[in-house]
Amino acid sequence: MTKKRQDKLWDPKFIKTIKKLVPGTPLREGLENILRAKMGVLVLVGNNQPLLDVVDGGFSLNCEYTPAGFYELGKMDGALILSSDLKHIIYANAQLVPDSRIPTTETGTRHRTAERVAKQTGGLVIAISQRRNLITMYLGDLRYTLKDITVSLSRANQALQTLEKYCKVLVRSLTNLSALEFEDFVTLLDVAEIIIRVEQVSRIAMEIERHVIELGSEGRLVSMQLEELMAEQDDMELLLKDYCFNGCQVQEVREQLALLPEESLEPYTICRILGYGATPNILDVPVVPHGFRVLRRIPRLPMSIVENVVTHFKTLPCIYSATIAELDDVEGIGEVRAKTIKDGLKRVREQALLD
Ligand code: 3AT
Ligand code: 3AT
Ligand code: MN
Repeated sequence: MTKKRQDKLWDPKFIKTIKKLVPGTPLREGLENILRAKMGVLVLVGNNQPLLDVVDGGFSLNCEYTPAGFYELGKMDGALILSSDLKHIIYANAQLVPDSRIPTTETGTRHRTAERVAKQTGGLVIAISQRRNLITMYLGDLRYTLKDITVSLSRANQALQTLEKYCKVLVRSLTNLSALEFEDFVTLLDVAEIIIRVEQVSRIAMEIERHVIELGSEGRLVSMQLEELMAEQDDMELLLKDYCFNGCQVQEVREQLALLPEESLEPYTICRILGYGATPNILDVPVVPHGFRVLRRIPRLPMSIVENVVTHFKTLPCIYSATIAELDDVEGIGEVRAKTIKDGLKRVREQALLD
């Protein structure tokens, strides 16, 4: 998946940080110990100078980090300070004194402090609320409450089920589109509807990917199922290559699609993005594919050859009606490959029309 919506939760720094405290990491184990004991804690990660400027008092320890030691020291009031590499507990029982002019929306002193320290230092601060039993991470200006593992897991599994259904429908729709393509009956509405489906599938997949990151070692099975469902070729790329209006850049179109809010995933908007304008009866306009997607379904045909074929013949109907000798004329194609293409197209067509 090439696109990540401009979502702060897909920010690379955020992802990198959250991976340090997902299930399976020593830090998470320590945090879970505290949660289970119904305690709270305030943790500052980092031992460089601007960070330590907000630390007052406490016991300087510099001992090795272990989940058990973290739990014991977490029983004390105040904050724990961990080294940047999370290998050492530097201070315990420290008071954090951030600039009180920094705005914070929290109410409790622990969480107000956490938010302010993160904003002031740009660093990572983690707070566990004793009353609410929640782990909240503050990274610079970003605030994120970790989801309970069981909640994440059940949401991921629900999303997986939805994804499976959507994928099934999509496969059927794509076969149906191939049939229409061979019969030369495709309208922009058909294309727009399929693009919407592919985009929806990729959005659900992204949501699952997000859960997988947060689930850490608990997300392995979800991740395997996701990979299996998404193992198919890149439908969106091929569809756009087939149907983008002349001069439209596939990559740009993909990015625009990815940024569309859910309610704008409708045919007219898709046609506009594909470069066809948005006149009232645009959806009935017949269109002819270049043939990228259908050619890709022929086994052992490299993309470079597909590109050459399309450049030479321009559209699927022309490719389909080309003789072996005409195919032979294309760069990179000899008699054997010409026959492979001819037979392959025939097979793809029969399959599509049969279903
Ligand atoms: P105890 O002996 O545990 O009651 P303490 O001095 O150990 O007192 P804590 O760190 O346990 O203090 O904090 C207890 C509460 O005191 C937490 C917070 O609601 C309140 N508190 C601490 N510092 C401040 C502050 N600067 N402003 C307002 N409330 C504060
Ligand atoms: P809970 O949701 O009650 O756990 P809170 O945000 O309401 O957290 P409290 O005022 O109840 O926070 O304070 C709880 C403890 O947090 C008290 C103290 O051990 C720690 N704490 C609060 N402010 C600071 C600070 N500036 N530095 C270090 N520790 C602090
Ligand atoms: Mn409180």
